[in-house]
Amino acid sequence: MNPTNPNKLEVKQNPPPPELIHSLRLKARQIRRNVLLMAKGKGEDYVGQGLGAADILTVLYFHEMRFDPHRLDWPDRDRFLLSTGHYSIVLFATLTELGVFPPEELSSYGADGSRFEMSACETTPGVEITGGSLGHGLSQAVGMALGSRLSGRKFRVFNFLSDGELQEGATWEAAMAAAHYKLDHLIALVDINNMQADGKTSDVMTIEPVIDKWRAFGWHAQRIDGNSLEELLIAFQTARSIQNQPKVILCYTLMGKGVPLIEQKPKAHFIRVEPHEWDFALRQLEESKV
Ligand SMILES: Cc1ncc(C[n+]2csc(CCOP(=O)(O)OP(=O)(O)O)c2C)c(N)n1
Repeated sequence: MNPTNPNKLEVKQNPPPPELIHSLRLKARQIRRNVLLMAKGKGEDYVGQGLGAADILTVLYFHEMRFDPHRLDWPDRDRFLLSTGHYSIVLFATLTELGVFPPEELSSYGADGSRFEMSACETTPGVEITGGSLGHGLSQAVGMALGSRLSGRKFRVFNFLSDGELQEGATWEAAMAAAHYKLDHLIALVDINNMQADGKTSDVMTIEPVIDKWRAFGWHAQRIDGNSLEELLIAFQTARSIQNQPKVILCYTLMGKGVPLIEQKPKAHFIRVEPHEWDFALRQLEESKV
């Protein structure tokens, strides 16, 4: 048994092929580049979250989800719900990489009239819910997963939430309902970057031992390095093999991953970077190994 990931049901998975890791790494790098280009246009943003969560969205959209960027209204598509609306930058960066939006649109991020709003709204193509009122995404995901079952379509629902959202009671009401209804086509992804608006999550109100909490609520829970493409691929593979329980993947990530200038910011929840520093940040990304 892996001591950092003591799953109730131990499932042996084959290591992902190196070619797959290589192609996903290139996509993740391009998504991070898109994030920086969007933030550069705005001058300030939730850029640390975007860089930190880029690997999760890469594996989801380029490998795991049943998703066709040319048929956004395909009724059988897997649903990605961005509960954390303020992470919109990484969703738009990913959808642009998938060809849903032209790259020229990136610089409009956050401007009046842009489709790229700082908190994602369902009026933008590819965005399933209007998130951002934090703590409500998992309830919406439970409703959609029940809808999937009732309609017989069998699409899966992926709900992306943050460690800060685990401090909200509504999240746990939804968790209880999901286990009650045995929603095994619901997968929650928690971005645990140990940061929230007022400082470190571990200082404001710790969520640990968080894996035990999810298990106590009846979920299959895994804890992984959310910046490891290998661990993400294996966790999704494991999640697919589990039945009769909703699943959560606790993704421990580094805010600003791939750009030391941003990784090292102490108050990384919402950052401003001097205009000349954006090009430095882009160079740092090129030089980094992520
Ligand atoms: C219900 C609600 N309360 C407060 C806010 C304001 N707010 C926006 S982001 C944020 C921080 C949430 O924590 P987390 O997502 O873990 O922070 P991050 O990782 O982005 O630093 C807060 C409190 C909100 N959007 N919704």
